[in-house]
Amino acid sequence: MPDVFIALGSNLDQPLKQVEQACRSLHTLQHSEFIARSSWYRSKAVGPGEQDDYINGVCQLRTHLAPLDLLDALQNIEAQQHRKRLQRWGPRTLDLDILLYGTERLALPRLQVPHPRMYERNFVLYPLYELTGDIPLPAESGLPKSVGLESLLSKVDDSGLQRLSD
Ligand code: A4P
Ligand code: MG
Repeated sequence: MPDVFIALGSNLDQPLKQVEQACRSLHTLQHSEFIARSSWYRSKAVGPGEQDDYINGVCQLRTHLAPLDLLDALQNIEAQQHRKRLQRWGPRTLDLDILLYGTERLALPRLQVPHPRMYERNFVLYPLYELTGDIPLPAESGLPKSVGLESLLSKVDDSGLQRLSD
C-alpha cells in the first residue's frame, strides 16, 4: 500500500474544528489505514484580498484506493463540511489536497501529484517534515530528478507560520 500525504487547510467557520473533523473522517476512510498526523499550524493566508489566518496540517495514510478514487473520497469529505468553491485561493471551510501518493507523478486533468504548489509553501513543508524527516520528493513535472525535503525547507522560512501545541 502506498503512503499518501494529505494536506488539510481551513480559514472559515472555526478552522481548528474543521481540520479536526476532517482528520476524524480520514481515520475512517475506506480501504485505508490512518498512520499519523502532524501538529496543526496557524499560517498567514496566501491568496487574494484580506483573509483570516489558516489552520494547516498534514495526515499520512496507507491506502488501497487508486489516486482518483482517493480524490473522490476527499472531495466527499470537503462536501460534507459544506465546502463552497467561491473563488480560487479564496477563503474555504476545508481544503484537502493530495501532496504525495507513494513515489508517483501524475499529471491528469483532475489530479496533479505531487501537488504542484507544495514545494514553496512553508505551511505544507514544515508539517510534512514532522512526519517524514528528509525524504526525496518527486520533482516538479518536467524536471527529471527528485528533490530533498530539507533542501526545499532551506529555501522557505517560517514567516507567518506558528506551530500550535496539542
Ligand atoms: N486537483 C489537482 N491536483 C490535486 C491534488 N493533488 N489534490 C484539482 C487535490 N486536488 C487536486 O481544487 C481545484 C481542483 O484541483 C480540484 O477539483 C481537483 O480536481 P479546489 O480545492 O477546488 O480549489 P482550490 O483549493 O481553491 O485551488 P487550488 O489550486 O487547489 O488551491 P491551492 O493551491 O490548494 O491553494 N494559504 C494558507 N496559509 N494555507 C492554505 O492552506 N490554501 C490555498 C489553496 C490558498 N492559500 C492558502 C492555503
Ligand atoms: Mg484544493
